[in-house]
Amino acid sequence: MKWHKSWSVIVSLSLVLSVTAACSSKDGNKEGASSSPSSSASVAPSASSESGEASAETTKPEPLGKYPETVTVTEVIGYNPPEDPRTPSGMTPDQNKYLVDLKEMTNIEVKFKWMVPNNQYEQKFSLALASGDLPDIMELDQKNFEKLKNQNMLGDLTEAYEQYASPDLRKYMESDGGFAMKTFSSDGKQLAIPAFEDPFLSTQLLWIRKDWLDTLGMQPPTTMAELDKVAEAFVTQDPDRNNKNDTYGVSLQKELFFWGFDLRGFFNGFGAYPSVGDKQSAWIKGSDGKLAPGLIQPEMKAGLEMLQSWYKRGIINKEFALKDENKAVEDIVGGKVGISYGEWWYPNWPLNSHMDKDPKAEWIALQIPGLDGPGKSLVPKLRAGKVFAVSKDMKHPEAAIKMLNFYIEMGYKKYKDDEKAAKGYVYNWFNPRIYNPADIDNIYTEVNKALDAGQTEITLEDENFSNVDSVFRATKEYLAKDTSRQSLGISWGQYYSRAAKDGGWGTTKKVKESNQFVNNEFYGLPTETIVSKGGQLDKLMQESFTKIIMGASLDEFDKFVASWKSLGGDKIIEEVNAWYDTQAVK
Ligand SMILES: [Ca+2]
Repeated sequence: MKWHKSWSVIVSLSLVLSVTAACSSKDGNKEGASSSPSSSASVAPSASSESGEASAETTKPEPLGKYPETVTVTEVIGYNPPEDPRTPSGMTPDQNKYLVDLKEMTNIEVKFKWMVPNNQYEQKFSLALASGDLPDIMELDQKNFEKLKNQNMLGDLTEAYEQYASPDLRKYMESDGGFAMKTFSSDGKQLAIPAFEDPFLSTQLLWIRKDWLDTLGMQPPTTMAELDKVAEAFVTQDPDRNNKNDTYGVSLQKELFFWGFDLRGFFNGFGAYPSVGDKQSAWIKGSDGKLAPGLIQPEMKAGLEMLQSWYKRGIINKEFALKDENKAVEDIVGGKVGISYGEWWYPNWPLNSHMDKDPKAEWIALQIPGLDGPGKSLVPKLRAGKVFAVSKDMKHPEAAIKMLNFYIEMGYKKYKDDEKAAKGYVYNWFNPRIYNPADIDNIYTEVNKALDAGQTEITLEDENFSNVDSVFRATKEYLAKDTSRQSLGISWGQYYSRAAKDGGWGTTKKVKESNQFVNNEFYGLPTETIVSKGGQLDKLMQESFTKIIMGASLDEFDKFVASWKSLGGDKIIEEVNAWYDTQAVK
């Protein structure tokens, strides 16, 4: 599920001063590659200009200009089935209707070198990387970006961006002052276009079955002790009233720190901040003013102790170490589990599927429980899930920019089409894809504004129309119990994730506005030792923690800390603090 991943791959970035400093020291006073010549801003982004280009050399670059001859670009993809059940069954990413429109509009044809289920992507991409068999356009995380950059495998996008980026794409890239773009440039070359997002998208929430709480006469938990009681009742008191001992408390799959159904929020409740997800450690400021990895702090031990007890009492599933995310989702949708830690988007998937399967199932969002009341979630200082880069061998790097323009363009009102899913448009199979960095807050604000004003439709005239309109309509339909266009679960999912005041983003906003969060203080690119040893250290953590949860002595934690430090952790601590001393904004 690449889309979910993109929201959740929380790679914190050194977008701010570290980069500025790096750029200015290397390039003197020269502006970064992201500074855009104003001339191109006047070029119409609209695809409706049908003039085309006689040849790339002789005509003015247009953000969506049609190539006179088909330009074929290659990509690879890890994908999950489409989220929208109206999508024609059996479709594969190469049949995505977005690609048909892209071809029609720009004469760019996408060929997939390979397509694999999402859970095989990482391995497959590593192999491709090792063999040098890269596609033209790549979605990269920071580590792979660093690797390919160091191997000089990436193409320079500077000119392509300067000439072809649409005004909307520029607006997004300039929304943070151009820092993200500068981060991914090197020696004046723009080596990737970053998809960066509101860091509060990473806020951990507690998703819980309100209908089960009601059945058992219990209140939403605000402390870990209350959560422990509720979770136990979900195991022992037959919350689904089927007279079978067939439910459990808290969802978990084998990757303890991941992009969903994982333990980030759980540990945050103990004041422990081990991870930003997806195998990235979190760094918190110690009392000595230095950055320390949350993963090895003593607060972790209390959390592990509770997990051990939860495992023993069946509050977490005995099979968790064998479950991947799909199995965890099966349990949620199957009504087997009543609590899951995760981000704002859960209603959009998979909770919506559960509602459609069992209309009585009512999931609500809560601020995570803590030790003495609601706890503080970890939030990165800056967040970019991925970047888009091109191979240095790509003949038409500007095609990648045109594709970014294309996807943003699809947000305008003129492309509105109620039947998109049924017609085979699968948005998260389309790459490269970049969103308005303030997308979700904009949706929340605009939809609530329209609701409060009693509007019957959204009147927005910019590229955000489609996203705002989609949530507004779903909200109206959910509130009216209207299922003529889409299932109630789908409508609820869009509404409760993005617009409801007590929903995913609504609760996240409250966490943000009441300062109930702790920042991950490291937002630099992965250090040398993180790149070389990070995988091994993560594996060590996974194995040690899993063992402890399943009953090994808590002393294993101290052994883990010692091993983690000696196997590269100490070196990483040095590197991260060197970054912090010289480059972080304080
Ligand atoms: Ca039962």
